[in-house]
Amino acid sequence: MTKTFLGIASVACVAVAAAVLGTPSEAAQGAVREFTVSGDQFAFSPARIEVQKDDIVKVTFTAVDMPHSFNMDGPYRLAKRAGTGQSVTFEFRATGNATFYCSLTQDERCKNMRGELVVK
Ligand SMILES: [Cu+2]
Repeated sequence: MTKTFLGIASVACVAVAAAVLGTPSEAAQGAVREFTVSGDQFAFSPARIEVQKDDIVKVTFTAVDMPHSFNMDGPYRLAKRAGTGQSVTFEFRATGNATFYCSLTQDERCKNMRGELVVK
């Protein structure tokens, strides 16, 4: 009987090495960022939202004292209205800087409602 000699190549164990990518200091792209924004006394609070490009920005907007809206022009084309004491939640992908404002006309002072979306 001829012995079959099997040269067994050692199978490299392709272990999925723990990512040797350094510290994950930067948030992953497309992170979901949640914000609660109120509209009260003709002002947004906070009036500045800062996110990273491509983040999914989830906003819960509450109109506190009277109906207000959260609008953004440009690529966002957002127009979200909330009645007194009510909230609306919506989300969008951050693509660039924008101003948000209230478009309601029940009171002239709504024109003073301005906020900034800052995308880094
Ligand atoms: Cu308003």
